[in-house]
Amino acid sequence: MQDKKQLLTAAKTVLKGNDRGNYTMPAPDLYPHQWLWDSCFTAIGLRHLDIDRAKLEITSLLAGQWHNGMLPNIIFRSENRYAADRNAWNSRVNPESPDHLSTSGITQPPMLAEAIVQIGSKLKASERRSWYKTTWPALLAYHQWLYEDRDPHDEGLVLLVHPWEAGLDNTPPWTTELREHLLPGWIRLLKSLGLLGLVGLFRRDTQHVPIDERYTTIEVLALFDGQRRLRRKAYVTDKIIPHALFSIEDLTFNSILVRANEHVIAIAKDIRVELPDELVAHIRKTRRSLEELWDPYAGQYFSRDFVTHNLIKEPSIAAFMPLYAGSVSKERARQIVALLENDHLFGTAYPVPSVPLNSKWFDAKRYWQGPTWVNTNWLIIDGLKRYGYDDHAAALTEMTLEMVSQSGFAEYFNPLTGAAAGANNFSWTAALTIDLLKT
Ligand code: 2M8
Repeated sequence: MQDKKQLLTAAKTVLKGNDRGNYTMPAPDLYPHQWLWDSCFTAIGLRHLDIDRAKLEITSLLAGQWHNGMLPNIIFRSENRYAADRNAWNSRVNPESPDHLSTSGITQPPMLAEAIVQIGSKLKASERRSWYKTTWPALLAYHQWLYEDRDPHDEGLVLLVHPWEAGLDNTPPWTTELREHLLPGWIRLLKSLGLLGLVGLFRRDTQHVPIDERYTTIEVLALFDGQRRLRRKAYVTDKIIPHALFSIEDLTFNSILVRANEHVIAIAKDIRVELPDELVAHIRKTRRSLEELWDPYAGQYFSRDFVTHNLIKEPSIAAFMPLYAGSVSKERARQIVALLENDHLFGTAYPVPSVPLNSKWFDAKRYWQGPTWVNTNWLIIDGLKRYGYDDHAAALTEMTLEMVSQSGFAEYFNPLTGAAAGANNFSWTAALTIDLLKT
């Protein structure tokens, strides 16, 4: 392993290279815009280097907030060569979209509160409160939107309408929905005519990353078809749900929400504002409802179909996110940690793989279908510490740093060999490496 000092210097260089003044792009070429949870992870690293720049990463993100409180997963920046991305979403179809920025019409895991608190932890009490006050209206509006818009039956669990909202795009729970149940007729036709290879030639992503490390072409078509359907309904959730291809109470998203809610309560207390009663009730309910996602037979939590209320029993990295939530019992936490220790499941040479080894979906190089990611490791490390598994957390931190040190700041890594995969110079890999080195 290279010297920790060298690793730190190299990580800073990556962040500098991706810095666009007020936001950091996740990676050059492949991800040239501003993404919601990427900016949050990036800010968590930046706070160790330049606290004002870390704050700016978050305030620039909040500029994309919709009038109804939604935070979009992407804010499109103005460069003309990326006009196609912007036009595909055309957020103008919804009057709630921001007036001077183009964005997507969907959200991403609610890491905002965590980023705000992590930045706050680096500030003196008075500065921290003023930082909290600056960001409070946006944070509160976002959490209120999540419940008002995305919890229509008051179940305590927020639903997602597209795999891109989960952030773990093609992990098995979403891939099964995408491929096995809901594939539109025209995509099936292209498949049966043997035309997918031809369609694949027009993909932009595979100009930057080998095709066997990305989604399959059939998945890409299904994702864009899903996006087109949302745009046709102007991203209005009430109109989307009756015709939805996807409405899933996602385990990762809701686990992160539980933790984010805890931060919201702490921030409100710190700046002495009272939370609206309704929000307090929702927050309590989410903690309780997360338990409905537990499957006693499998000994783990799963995502749930919003309509059928069936658990989507496809094991994935999401299984560990309730540790980060911090609300689950010690006994359940123990069962989750056992999955990590098992060499036939998640206990690979370079953990933690996004899919367990025994899954039919496991593919060591393919995006969210096997590779190890630094952001999910960061969340798991936090969760392990929370439940007192300090040795596990320390070991996972060391292994993560070793992997990055050997292979560079890749988007993701082969969990069997540690080899780099996906885009190079990836911002959250660099930012969270800095955080792991510093904390
Ligand atoms: C990936 O998602 C985008 C769409 O939002 C894509 O597939 O092109 C995911 O890994 C997501 O979690 C991440 O935020 C984004 C940018 O890094 O890329």
